[in-house]
Amino acid sequence: MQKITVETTPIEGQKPGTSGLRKKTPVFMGPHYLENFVQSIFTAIGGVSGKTLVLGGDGRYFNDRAAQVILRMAAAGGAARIVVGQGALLSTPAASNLIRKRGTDGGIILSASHNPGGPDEDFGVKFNTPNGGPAPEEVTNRIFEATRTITSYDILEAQDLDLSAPGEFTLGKTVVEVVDPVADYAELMQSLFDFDAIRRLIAGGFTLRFDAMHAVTGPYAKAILEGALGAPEGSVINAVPSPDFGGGHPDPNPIWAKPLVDLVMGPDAPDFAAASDGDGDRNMILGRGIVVTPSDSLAVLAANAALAPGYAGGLSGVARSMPTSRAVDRVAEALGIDCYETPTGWKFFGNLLDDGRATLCGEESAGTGSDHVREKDGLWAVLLWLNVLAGTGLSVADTMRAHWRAYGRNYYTRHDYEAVDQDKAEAMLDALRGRLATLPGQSFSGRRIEMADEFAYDDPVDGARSTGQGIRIHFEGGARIVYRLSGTGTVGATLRVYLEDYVNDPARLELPVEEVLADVIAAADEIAGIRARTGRSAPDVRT
Ligand code: VG1
Ligand code: CO
Repeated sequence: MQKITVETTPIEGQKPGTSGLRKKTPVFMGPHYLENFVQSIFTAIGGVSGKTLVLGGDGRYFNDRAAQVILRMAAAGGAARIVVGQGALLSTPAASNLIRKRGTDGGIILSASHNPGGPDEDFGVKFNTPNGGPAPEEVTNRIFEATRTITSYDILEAQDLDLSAPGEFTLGKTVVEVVDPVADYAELMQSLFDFDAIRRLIAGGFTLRFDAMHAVTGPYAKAILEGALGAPEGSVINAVPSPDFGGGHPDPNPIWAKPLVDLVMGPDAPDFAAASDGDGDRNMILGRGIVVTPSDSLAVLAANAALAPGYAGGLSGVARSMPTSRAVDRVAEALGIDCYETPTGWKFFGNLLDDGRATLCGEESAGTGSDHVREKDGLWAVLLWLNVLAGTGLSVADTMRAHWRAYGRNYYTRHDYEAVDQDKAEAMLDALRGRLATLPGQSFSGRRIEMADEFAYDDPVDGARSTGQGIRIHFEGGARIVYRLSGTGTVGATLRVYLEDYVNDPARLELPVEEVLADVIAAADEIAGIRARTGRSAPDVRT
């Protein structure tokens, strides 16, 4: 086998976003595109010679071929060992777990997460550091710098490896170890949760439905929910990962997982339902007659985590991304623990988890997780919910009612305007930024602004500062609007508007969300001029 050095030139736009580099699949399949980026990852970490890496992805179109290219490049770079999931599959949390468990030098995850997959859809590559978490900005900046100066990459000339069964191969001097993608992860889950209690709950007639959305969690959910926990066959649906996710968006929200919403609202509703996304790090929680808002889910899990053996000792602290509702803040206050507010993206939780400052973390975008790995973890959240329900004996709806009675309710919704013209979106935020100082004291739709700023974060562990992380408007009485642009899209700009209001009047805890938030929603348009400046009359997605 021969190592060849291929001359190349920098390719524009290889800047990792909120979670790795995401582009249209044909872009990634273009000449040198994948190779340039992978070589730049290697450069940014000081080369791969003698190192061990984990490799796997969510099974989307091009996953298999990209994995073969990366194996040949790692071998050309002199890597000692690559631990790769069977079929080149690994969910994001399972990859994080393997990186940690094996003490590797990091890993490469092939995924565009909740974005659709296929020849004309999206692909992505992300590097995770030895703590198992997404590379922090300091590392992604180095990767980006390397993409701007690259002149060549190394690759081995070799046949594809057969990754279809566990085993070991050598590629040049590199050992390629193909592992069962589920086994280590399932073992970790068993160590955190009371599987006996959940098994008893299910054996007692508690019904559940898990929708893997044709994405990577299928094999994990089958093994754990149906295998280890005894849920009847068929409880896990859409369980076979497909390269185009059955033609849908593997995005667990009321839009893309509508069949699940219809199910829990209908006559055949199970006691519990859930879904995960393309790469298995997001979760959606539903119960008979109810869809749980992700921000509320984080708060409920924080309040009840001690029911699970893995968290019986209590939580050291909690963390949420800035746009996530402040429901969990109230739980932290009641528990007497710290609550951290970070920018959007899981990479910002890494230091807090490593430093033991936070045990549980979450984002409004259906991401919840803990210090068991360094990624958000969809099935973990499902299992913690099941453990909590097994412990309390309550239904999902009654759990929420009890929570709101105890803490009040943070009514919450997010409006997304997709594929907006980039310049128009930026001009809108620029204009708003320019007016921030003048806003306090002004009223919009009957709501008076108390504070307006642009969020910046100073990491309390390493002191790193991240600026420009979203514009926030706080109103008197506890309502809030946040505006920011997505860092995971592949077409134009996606404007996200996060809307929240706090209610603790016992008579107003179960109202329709859009009704309670109607004037906050109106104020959001008045303040930023969304319609006028983007030409959009309504959001594309409401979650
Ligand atoms: C979105 C979410 C963010 C999440 C990120 C990655 O980012 O808002 O909370 O961490 O996706 O999730 P953005 O920049 O588009 O708002 V995943 O499951 O797509 O890796
Ligand atoms: Co994801």
